[in-house]
Amino acid sequence: MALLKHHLCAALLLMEFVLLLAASESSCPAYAGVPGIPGHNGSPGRDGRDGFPGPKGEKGDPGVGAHGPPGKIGPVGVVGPKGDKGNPGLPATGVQSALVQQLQSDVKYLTDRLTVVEKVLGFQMFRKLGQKYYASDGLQGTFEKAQKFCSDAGAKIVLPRSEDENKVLTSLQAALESTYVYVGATDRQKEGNFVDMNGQPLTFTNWKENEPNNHNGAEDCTVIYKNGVWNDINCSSEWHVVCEL
Ligand code: FUC
Ligand code: CA
Repeated sequence: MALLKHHLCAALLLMEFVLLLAASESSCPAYAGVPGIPGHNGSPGRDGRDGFPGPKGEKGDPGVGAHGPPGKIGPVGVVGPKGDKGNPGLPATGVQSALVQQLQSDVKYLTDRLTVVEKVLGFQMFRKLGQKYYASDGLQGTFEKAQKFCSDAGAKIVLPRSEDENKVLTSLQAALESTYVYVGATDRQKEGNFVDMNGQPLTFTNWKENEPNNHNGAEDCTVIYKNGVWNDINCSSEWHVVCEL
């Protein structure tokens, strides 16, 4: 059978060849000819469209590598209860206790000075000389009133203890446009013996000529005149009040 098929094909090929020759030598339009031999394979076609997604793969193994940076600090927590009292500290060394003593002394000095300065700030005007302040609110009154006003302000009635302090007081007096300012010296205890408000003898005075004269036998208090000289005067008369701190 295969041999017969082979012979048949060979016969067909021969006939085809003869017919081709005849067709080429005579123009015979009625004959369409036999089919040619198959051509070579063509070039590959264009890429096709994506297919449907496949099934989900298995979970991968844990990755390896460095940790990321730490996260942000969390919000502040609620304050807890007060802790127990601590154990007694170790004994201080000599240097430590000396340092603590120094610091305590410095803090005391500073707080004392701050207390004074804050009192001074309560007044309308003031003058400073060294560590001392002379301050006034422009008030006028009797010697008793002057004492109370200064005491209520945490101060004392003014008493110059040097030529410089006397000058500073007259400077404040000028600002007050004051004729007389009370100073803290009296001879109430013993006539003619002027002492400060602690009963101590005066270490500085600047009496005007012929003063103190205890005029009319009723002058136990002291004032400073605007030019800086002192006069004994009646304690009930009203003059400007200046305090010292
Ligand atoms: C002088 C002073 C008195 C008083 C009188 C008006 O006698 O000594 O203190 O000021 O003047
Ligand atoms: Ca007098």
